[in-house]
Amino acid sequence: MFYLPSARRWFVLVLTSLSLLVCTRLFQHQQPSASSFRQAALRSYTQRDTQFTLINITHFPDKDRPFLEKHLTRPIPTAHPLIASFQTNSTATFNPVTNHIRLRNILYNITLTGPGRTHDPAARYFNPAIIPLPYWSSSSQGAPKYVLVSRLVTAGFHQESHICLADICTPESKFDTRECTPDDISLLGPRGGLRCTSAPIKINIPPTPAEKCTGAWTAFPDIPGFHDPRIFWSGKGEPLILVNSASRYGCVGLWIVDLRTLFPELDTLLGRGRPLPGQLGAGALMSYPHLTEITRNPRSSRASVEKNWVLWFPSRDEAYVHYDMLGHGHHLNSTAKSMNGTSTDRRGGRTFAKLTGNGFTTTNLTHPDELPCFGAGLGEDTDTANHGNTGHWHQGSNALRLILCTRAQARSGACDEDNAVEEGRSVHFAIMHRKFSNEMDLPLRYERYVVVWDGRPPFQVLAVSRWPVLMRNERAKPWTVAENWSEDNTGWNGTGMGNSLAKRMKAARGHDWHDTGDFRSDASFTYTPSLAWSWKPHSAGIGDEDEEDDNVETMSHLGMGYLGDEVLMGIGLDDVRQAFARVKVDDLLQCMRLCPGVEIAGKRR
Ligand SMILES: *[C@@H]1O[C@H](CO)[C@@H](O)[C@H](O)[C@H]1NC(C)=O
Ligand SMILES: *[C@@H]1O[C@H](CO)[C@@H](O)[C@H](O)[C@H]1NC(C)=O
Ligand SMILES: *[C@@H]1O[C@H](CO)[C@@H](O)[C@H](O)[C@H]1NC(C)=O
Ligand SMILES: *[C@@H]1O[C@H](CO)[C@@H](O)[C@H](O)[C@H]1NC(C)=O
Ligand SMILES: *[C@@H]1O[C@H](CO)[C@@H](O)[C@H](O)[C@H]1NC(C)=O
Ligand SMILES: *[C@@H]1O[C@H](CO)[C@@H](O)[C@H](O)[C@H]1NC(C)=O
Ligand SMILES: *[C@@H]1O[C@H](CO)[C@@H](O)[C@H](O)[C@H]1NC(C)=O
Ligand SMILES: CC(=O)N[C@H]1CO[C@H](CO)[C@@H](O)[C@@H]1O
Repeated sequence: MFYLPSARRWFVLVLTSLSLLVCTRLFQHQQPSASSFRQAALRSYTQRDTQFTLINITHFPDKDRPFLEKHLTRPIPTAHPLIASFQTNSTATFNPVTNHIRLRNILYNITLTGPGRTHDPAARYFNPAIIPLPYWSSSSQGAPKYVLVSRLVTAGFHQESHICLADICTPESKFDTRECTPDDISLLGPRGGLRCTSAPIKINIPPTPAEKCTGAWTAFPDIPGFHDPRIFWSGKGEPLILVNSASRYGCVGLWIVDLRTLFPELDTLLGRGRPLPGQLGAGALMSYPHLTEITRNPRSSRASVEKNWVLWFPSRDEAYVHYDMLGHGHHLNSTAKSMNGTSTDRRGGRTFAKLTGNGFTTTNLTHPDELPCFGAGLGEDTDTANHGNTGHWHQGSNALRLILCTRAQARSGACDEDNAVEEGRSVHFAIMHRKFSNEMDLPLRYERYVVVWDGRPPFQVLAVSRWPVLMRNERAKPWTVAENWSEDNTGWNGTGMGNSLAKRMKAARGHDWHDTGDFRSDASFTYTPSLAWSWKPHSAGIGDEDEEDDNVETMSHLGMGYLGDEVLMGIGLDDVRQAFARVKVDDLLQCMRLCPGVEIAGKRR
């Protein structure tokens, strides 16, 4: 995405060049505004409509039938009782003016300038994507704990992303962070942050051919570079990168490749001296050794421009792709009224499929009885200047898998990974964005919502954040500083919150905020492309790792976490800067609204 940060300069830009505006729109995140895209999408949704109104097993390809017969012709299983706990508000505070919830976790800085390297202030990065390394990274040179991919701010339209190994420094070292050096502090500020431990390299993904681009998208295939990288661990323990690039089936599509093929340092680190890929090493399993386009089935359901797909891995051997988590119907024809969750209009509802290998997928596997997860709480914009605007929903981050028990419980055998799926204790979550735009379709605000879905077929969507989630030093625009961080912020308990608690919170807050290095982000919009479990030492394992193939076993768990674990959230600021937050998963999954039709086991509704 490309435009300049200052509104005045935008204006000049837009006025002086209409074509630039078209291109700017072209590079917008997510819901591309080009009308050709909308039309293409509408057309394909209409087609899908006629195809999927009823589940008629005979209409599905033979290979999808076992799944369909097993899961889609049966009622959706009841959710695990722990799902109900996502509704509680434990540590967040609610701001009744902006209608956001605020977590106490702060945003930290990120820098791609490695130790001993000269900082280039002109090289600015945004939209960080992060994955943790396995525990043995702590014994390799520089002891990196993460892989970081960030987009470089470039002039013009060309796209460029850089990758490095990285670690986190904090004022005092913890088990997974080191103490900041004066050099770190000069780059990251006194709170520290995430920093490359190796020299970043430009990610080199070859251009892909487009089948056909029309209208505002005509020039797309000529833009150098790929777009919107997401990185994550597969259930098999493979580090993957998913990008937008020209499509063999339309104009823009999603392509995936193993990160080890692009970044030799990572390959070496993960391989731990084992044979290299292609040499049949046990540690070198690769589902995507080559850049592979992910498809939609049937082909007619494909839009010309596809973006923001989310992969998830319910077990070691299975992979699924969410094309639309909540469904597209509402922003193709959005009216607040249609968002009350009881709508039976299935047009462009939730759509996901199973990956069957080489980028191919099954048809849509969404259960026909699943109700769309929109509700009254997700209606119009609460900013009065923008009333009536319902925003556009789209998928933001990659997905992580969570087992609903603690590591201690898992070690004691109380929740075996396989049983966890059966019992409904295995869930997946990701960030969805709700985007509000101005008249020129430039983003005014991205709201951050967490969505959770079941890890058992038919993978029912269970809950969505009741309100958008902010970090402590993150500001919701267009509200004022006072509206965001009023001194008498009273939180959930409203006036019920005792004065002493209010004072304590204020004191704690005051202390943090007046630290010289702390800042209140003044970003106009923030964007969350990445979720990652924080790095874990070997001792945090739950035991399985000591079995025969411990390297692969460990890596296959890097996309999975337990209650009490921490999540790093990669956040882009105004498409020119970057930050991350570190949040206990239990805190991220609070204050949620259960989706309509979700039945909790053992509870009558
Ligand atoms: C399902 O589709 C088959 C083949 O098109 C058709 O013969 C059958 O009547 C359909 N069943 C129902 C219940 O619609
Ligand atoms: C959480 O906060 C929301 C605020 O809108 C409220 O409706 C809900 O009752 C609260 N839940 C609990 C358990 O406090
Ligand atoms: C992050 O880094 C930037 C640029 O070096 C600096 O201006 C800012 O104050 C830092 N933020 C924090 C929280 O230290
Ligand atoms: C949107 O909904 C309205 C009212 O239901 C309908 O008249 C209109 O044709 C719809 N527009 C599109 C593009 O589907
Ligand atoms: C919500 O859905 C119900 C059932 O379809 C409908 O009767 C009701 O009018 C809807 N409410 C709004 C505000 O649209
Ligand atoms: C997938 O199936 C669900 C449930 O039947 C439906 O709401 C959705 O629109 C379907 N998606 C497509 C693309 O047909
Ligand atoms: C709200 O009140 C309850 C009980 O009075 C207390 O346990 C809880 O910590 C309070 N929460 C906040 C955020 O103040
Ligand atoms: C959470 C919070 O700080 N809310 C405050 C925002 O600002 C308004 C008006 O300035 C206050 O009334 C809220 O309490």
